[in-house]
Amino acid sequence: MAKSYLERKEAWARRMRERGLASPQQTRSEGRLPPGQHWASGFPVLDLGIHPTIPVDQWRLEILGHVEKAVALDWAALSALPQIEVVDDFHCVTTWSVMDCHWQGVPFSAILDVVKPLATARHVLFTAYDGYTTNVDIEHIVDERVMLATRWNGKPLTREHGAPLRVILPRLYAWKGAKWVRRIEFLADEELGYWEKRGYSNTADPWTNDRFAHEDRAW
Ligand SMILES: Nc1nc2c(c(=O)[nH]1)N[C@H]1C(S)=C(S)[C@@H](COP(=O)(O)O)O[C@H]1N2
Ligand SMILES: [Mo]
Repeated sequence: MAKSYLERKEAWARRMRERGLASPQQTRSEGRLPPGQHWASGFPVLDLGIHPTIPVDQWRLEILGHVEKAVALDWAALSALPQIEVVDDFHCVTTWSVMDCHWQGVPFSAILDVVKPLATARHVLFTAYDGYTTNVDIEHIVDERVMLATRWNGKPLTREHGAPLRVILPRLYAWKGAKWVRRIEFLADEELGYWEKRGYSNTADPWTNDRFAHEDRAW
């Protein structure tokens, strides 16, 4: 994707903030489609424009930081973990949503069971093979529907949609879910990810239209 597209996305967040339109709404919308979204046809691809190819024998997922046991899982170790399927709608901050995505993969709770985060772990930073990063508060990953997905709608993920493994956080805008995830870091102090440093919300709740940074923060 052209650099100018990323610049436009960043400028949009800046404009909304300058116009005072960055604050989320006070009450959560009830409907299935979050405020300001529309249903897309198909499954658009959106990212920094780099689609890494990761041979499965070279693939590793590092999980480290404030945990009892840091690990680097290879594909066999990941595949040995429990599996779940989650059906969910997918909401991109640029206003398109995809209905009824069937995700299959490993529940995040299985990862927590392996590494056992310490009480000091308050934040999580995800890093991907394309260099992308994104962060969430730890409370957002302690949810039974949060998962690491290997399959979408019955088929292995395609390269452009994050093969072999991507993060799915059903309650948040899609930018919080890293495609091609490579590293999961448990942190005591918050570290902002790629879009969180560029004017996008830290909390990212689609049902309160929580798209843009709304606290005083240097970015
Ligand atoms: N590694 C990585 N993950 C990423 C991104 C990215 O640029 N790199 N973009 C995010 C954004 S903004 C969205 S909307 C979704 C898009 O996922 P899709 O391309 O499968 O639709 O991926 C998210 N995860
Ligand atoms: Mo997005």
